[in-house]
Amino acid sequence: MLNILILGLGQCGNRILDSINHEAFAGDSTFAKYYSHQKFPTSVKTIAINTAINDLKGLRYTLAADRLHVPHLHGVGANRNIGKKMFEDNKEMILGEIDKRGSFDLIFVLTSTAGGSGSSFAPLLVRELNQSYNVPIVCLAVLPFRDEGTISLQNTAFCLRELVEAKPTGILLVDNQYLKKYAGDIESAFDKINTTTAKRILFLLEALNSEMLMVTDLGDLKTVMGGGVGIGTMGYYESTNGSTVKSSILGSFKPSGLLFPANVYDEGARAMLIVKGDKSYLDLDMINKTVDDLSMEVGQVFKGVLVKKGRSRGRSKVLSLFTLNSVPELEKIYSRAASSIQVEIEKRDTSRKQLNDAFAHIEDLDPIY
Ligand SMILES: Nc1nc2c(ncn2[C@@H]2O[C@H](COP(=O)(O)OP(=O)(O)OP(=O)(O)O)[C@@H](O)[C@H]2O)c(=O)[nH]1
Ligand SMILES: [Mg+2]
Repeated sequence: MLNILILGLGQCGNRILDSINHEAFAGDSTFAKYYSHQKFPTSVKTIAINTAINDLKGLRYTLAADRLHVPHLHGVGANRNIGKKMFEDNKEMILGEIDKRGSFDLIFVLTSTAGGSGSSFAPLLVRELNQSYNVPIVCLAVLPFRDEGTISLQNTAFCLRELVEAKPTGILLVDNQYLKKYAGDIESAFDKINTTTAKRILFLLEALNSEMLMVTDLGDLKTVMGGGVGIGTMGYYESTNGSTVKSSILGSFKPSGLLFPANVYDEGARAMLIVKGDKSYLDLDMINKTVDDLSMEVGQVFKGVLVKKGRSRGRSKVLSLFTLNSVPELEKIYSRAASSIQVEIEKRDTSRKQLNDAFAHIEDLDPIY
């Protein structure tokens, strides 16, 4: 059995982690929430790490023992410099807490890129984990809505660069802006995005840890995550009755199921596909043929087939995971971040000058009483 560690950093990372714990507690069963412990498909340890105590208190499905407060009371207010200092000051404590969870075969680090705590902790933590554990580290980085403001954009730009430099096995992007379509208001969009992301991570874990008809394993995951620029995303498709397994596989590459906008056929470097369903439905020849065809377009496609009896009769679920050779959407974010930093600098210079001009009025004067 694989030992997995999932670390959720900052508010966004904490909440996705909480969704993972929710899914693992509740599963499909109405009564599952009365279980006394999580029903993960594998051995999973989770820790929610945050500088804001209120964010940690807001979690519902993460055990109290799995919530780690890094003392700074109410978050770092999107200031990554303060975040980095908080990490350095508390590094031993954080790593000690992780060490207590034992040894791992795979580590996930979940964070937003736009906030202060998670986005500054993530690259530093990945560096430390790389030194202490010789295991794959997959980062899941959540990109902001593009209208969140200049600090969000610049944090995203610097966080992602530092993450790449920290050399995780790979980075999976989840784009709030792209997934806004899920719901009208932000809170329900967050819930939906978090749940969807959580389900996909659990799907992946289930596959990595199961006896499969066609096998993908940790080695394949490492190879896929190391493809292209080491940045990618996940896709998903659930078939309706009557559709072929081929259409489900192709469906999992479609933009509608991706967590980040990408054209997999043009930009894909490597991919992994996990097909889950009832045996009668899983036409292995068709799966092989479809995947071979895809491999012609996307460099290398690994495939795994997971047989599930019962409810999934006549239907299949496909999870796809890729890395990309080029990421045009990120290029856009960096260009916007650079111009917004420039605008900030100009604004600050103008305001400073205005204030200095104002002060100049009382130069050489003293108050008269
Ligand atoms: N998908 C998703 N995004 C979230 C959620 N909560 C916050 N975000 C996004 O995360 C970014 C803000 O970062 P947070 O994670 O709240 O910041 P933090 O790491 O707690 O850092 P500080 O609060 O500055 O200490 C914004 O881009 C939000 O859109 C969530 O539950 N789900
Ligand atoms: Mg916060």
